[in-house]
Amino acid sequence: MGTRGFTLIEVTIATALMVVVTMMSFMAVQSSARSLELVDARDTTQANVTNVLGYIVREVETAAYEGQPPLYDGVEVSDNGREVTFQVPMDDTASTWSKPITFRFENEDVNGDGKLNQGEDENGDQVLTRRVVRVQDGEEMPVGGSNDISNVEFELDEENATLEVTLTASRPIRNGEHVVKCTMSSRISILN
Ligand SMILES: [Ca+2]
Ligand SMILES: [Ca+2]
Repeated sequence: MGTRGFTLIEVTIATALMVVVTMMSFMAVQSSARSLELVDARDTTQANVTNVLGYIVREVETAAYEGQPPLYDGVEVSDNGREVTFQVPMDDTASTWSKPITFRFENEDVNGDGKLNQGEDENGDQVLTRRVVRVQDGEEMPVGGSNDISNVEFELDEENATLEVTLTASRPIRNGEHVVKCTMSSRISILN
């Protein structure tokens, strides 16, 4: 019984099939890596926003008592809605008040691409600073660490009865080809 080798056509077809199969599995791996990166960026931005928003809400909620604080009448919004200042009572009778507390948005991302560009590192820490800072009595504390916060809006309603806080975090992925964003807001009653 004679053995027959593979013809050139057969070898060519087999090679072509192998190439197609390899490409398909490579594409599958690549696409699952891409979706993992997306899910990861979504989770991170969402966690950052939740974290910072929760912190602000917890503290502003205890502010208020219209007309009561000695230095600030309730809650004051400044810097085009990027800053809020208030005082909190230090005891049950609200006879002593804390020093004013300010939440302020610091954003070095001048061109809004989520990446550190030439000339944007204003505080010289080698990273793109985008965060909410809590200031009291000259002491500054970043809220929630470095957290990709790309926009902050504080808005009082006309009666100064509620403060709406809206935060956005964004994170570029795939070398900036795509930006993942998460926005959340919370309405805080300040006339309690
Ligand atoms: Ca930038
Ligand atoms: Ca910086």
